[in-house]
Order: sequence, then structure tokens, then C-alpha cells
Amino acid sequence: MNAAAVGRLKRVFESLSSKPGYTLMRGFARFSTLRLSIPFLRAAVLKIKGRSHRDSLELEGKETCFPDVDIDSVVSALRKDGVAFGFRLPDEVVQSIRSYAEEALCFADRAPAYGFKIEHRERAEEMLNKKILVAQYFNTLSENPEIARLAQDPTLKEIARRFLNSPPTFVGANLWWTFPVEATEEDRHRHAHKFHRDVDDFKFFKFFFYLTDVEKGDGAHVVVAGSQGKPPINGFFDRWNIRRYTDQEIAENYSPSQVKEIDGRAGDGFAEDTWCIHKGQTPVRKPRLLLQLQFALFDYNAMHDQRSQELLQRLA
Ligand SMILES: O=C(O)CCC(=O)C(=O)O
Ligand SMILES: [Fe+2]
Repeated sequence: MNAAAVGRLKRVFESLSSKPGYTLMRGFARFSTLRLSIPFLRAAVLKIKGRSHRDSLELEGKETCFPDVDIDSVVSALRKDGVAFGFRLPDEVVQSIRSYAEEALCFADRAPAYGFKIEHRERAEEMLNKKILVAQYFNTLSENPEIARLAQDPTLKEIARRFLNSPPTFVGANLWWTFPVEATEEDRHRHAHKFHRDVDDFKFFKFFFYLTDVEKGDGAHVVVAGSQGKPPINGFFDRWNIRRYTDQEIAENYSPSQVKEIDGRAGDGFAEDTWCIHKGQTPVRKPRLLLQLQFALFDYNAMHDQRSQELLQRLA
């Protein structure tokens, strides 16, 4: 066994002891039979326990931000293409999240010790002695009421319930900036700026909302529509492998019409099953602020942005 394989095995064992449920799921969720059957099995078990009824009662009386969204067409596009468009946040929600992002600390490389206010980005870069590609906010659900409200939105929840074929679990909000910098290969790899697919549960998906205008060159998200369960394959076991894919592999394996670079105005949103191949892009013109809301079957406590206040430190 070579050194890289030994290192990988060591990381799997460490992860098994610290996060056993999540690590086992990441092993098993690559198999399509389990991805298909587990949502239905879980729904049946929850039905016996009476949870699905309780869930539908919870939705009653809550107002949606998306009265014009056609739930059926979103769910069928998500199933077929892995991506569905047509969401639009109300202007006051965009304003509220933008103001929050000006005032609160964001954290370089998602590291709780590297907090800075967005106006002090240059100073933070000097302190870290590197360009910052990604900076994320923490504890957004408790700090911004609009994000907390979106996490409970009945339209989003109903889309989740139908797409997942099972009562949905909200597993996390994430709000982050991507900046136009000469990023290192390592940072681009780490922050998902290379094609990949996510294994976050047996079935799961995400809503993405742009909070800044995103034209080509501003770090638009790219998705390969219809690629769910059909990754580029290089050797027999590669179909179950989770790895990064090169742009060339994507160009060779899918038609150009499948590769969608998603631009939009501040407030525009889309839903995506990120079991599809996708990536972020490094902006070349201006920063991009993005909100992501994730629904899944099970909560492995791995997707949320909650960090204890004692861990958070200010760098600049
Ligand atoms: O920054 C992006 O657009 C990509 C993020 C990503 O890969 C993900 O949220 O799963
Ligand atoms: Fe991803």
C-alpha cells in the first residue's frame, strides 16, 4: 500500500471514531440501491411513529416568502435535472441579510479563529499573510431572523418533503463570501472550486440564494444537469469513488448543454441536488455572497454553521 492510501485509511479510522454515523453514511450512500430505498424505509418507520402527521401540522399557519413558486415543477425538475430555478427572495430579506453581512464577523477559510469584518478584509489578509478565497459567517440562524425564517419556510419545506420522499430534516444554513483573488490550488480544492459531488446523506439537497449580483466572472455556481449517479468513470471502482473531476473530464463526458453556469441578480435562488456534479468558481471581478439552506433525511450534525462563542476570535 502506498503512503497516500495509508494516509487515507488513517483519516477514515479517525473519522469513524469521532463521527461514526456520518462516516458510515459516506461509505454506504454511494450505492444507488440504498439511496433509493432508505428514504422510503425511513418514511414508513416515521409514519408508524406518527411523525409525518406532526410535520404537516407544523407547516400550518406559516407564511411563505415564495407564493409564486410552483412546487410540482420544482420537484420534477429537481428529480430529472438535479436543479430547479425560479426562486426570488423578497427585497427586504436581501437587504436584511446584506446588512447583517456588513456588521457581523465572517471567518477566513471557515476557521473560528480568523474572524474579521468585511470592511477589514485587506487587514485580515495581511495578518494571515495570504489572500482569502472564502469567508463564512457562523450562527446565522440565531443571529439573523430572516435566515431563521427561511429555514422554516413552508414552500421550501414542502419541496423538501416531496423531493426526499420522506419527512425533511433541515440540517443547516451556510452564508459565505467568495472573493476575486489569485487563490492557491489547495484553497480552490478545499473550497469546492473544482468539480465534485457531495455525499451529505442518502438523499439531500440544497437551496442556493445569491445575495450579490452574479454575472459570468463573479464566481457563478456551475452544475452538470442530469449528472446525478452518472459521474465520469475512470476504472471499475471509480463509479463509487468520491473525488474532484477536471474541467476536461467534464467536457469529455457531458454535452455542453448540460453544463450550466448559473448567473443571477441579488435575491435569485435555485434548488440543487448536489449529488450532481457541480463546483463554485473563483470570481475574477467582484465578491459573491451566497446563502445555502440544506435539507436531508438525517442530521449528522456536520452541515450547520453553529460554533460556540468561546471558539470565535477576531483577527481584524
Ligand atoms: O461555492 C459554490 O458555488 C459551490 C459550493 C458547493 O460545492 C456546495 O455548496 O456543495
Ligand atoms: Fe459541493
